[in-house]
Amino acid sequence: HAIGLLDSGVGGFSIVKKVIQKLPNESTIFIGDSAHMPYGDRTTEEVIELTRKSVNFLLSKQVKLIIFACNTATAAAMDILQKEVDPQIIGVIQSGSLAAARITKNKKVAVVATKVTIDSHAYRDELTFRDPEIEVTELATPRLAPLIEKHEDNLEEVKTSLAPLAGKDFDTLVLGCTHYPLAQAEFEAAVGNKVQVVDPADQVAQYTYNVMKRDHLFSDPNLPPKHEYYTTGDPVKFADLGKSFMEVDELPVQ
Ligand code: DGN
Repeated sequence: HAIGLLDSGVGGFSIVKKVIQKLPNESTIFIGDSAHMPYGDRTTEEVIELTRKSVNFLLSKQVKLIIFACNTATAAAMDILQKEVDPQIIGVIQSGSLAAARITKNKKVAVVATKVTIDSHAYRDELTFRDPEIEVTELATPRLAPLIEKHEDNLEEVKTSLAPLAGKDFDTLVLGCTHYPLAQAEFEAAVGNKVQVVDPADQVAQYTYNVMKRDHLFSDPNLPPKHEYYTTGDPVKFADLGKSFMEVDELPVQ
């Protein structure tokens, strides 16, 4: 059985990549719902409904664990859908918050994400749960994920979107949307070298590893792992971005 992952689009590749690196013996099945992206501007009910469809698709593939490789789905739908299904669902917000709480020295953290994620205050709540002294600035940057999905040059738009953070004195910036690490260099250029840019993916991969160890979910290391990719959108575009981000020559998308 494989690990299932879902996102509203190509952002999930940032999680898939780190999960495969951390768990090289495991098979993965990733579904990107590009036909319905962006999730970030939808109502919570719509996000729940769309996420439920992807969950059901992954269940039809008999996955043993589900990773919501999407902050918006994590914020809006994880608790509700976990009550409906057996396999454990792992989200990205707890891991992202843990990573940022460990990294910040001046206890000022900024989070950029979609509107649904920001409005849920899930990052603020998780970060202050870890350390009540952390001051959290949350900023919705709704234009960025669709641009990254289109694979366009984003530096100017990243700079413009981050402009409201000027003068906030944070030393840590959380990329609270899984699309953003696909443009990590642009975010780093926009905030400068005094700010540490956090991609939650490493911590998500570590957490997934820990859960699988605890629950005895590791696959037989003698069986070769398989990686399957599905999209509701244009498979050619999905594969192009996947290939460049995963640094592979072939990426068959169904
Ligand atoms: N990649 C998704 C996330 O992490 O929130 C959302 C992207 C979107 O749908 N705008």
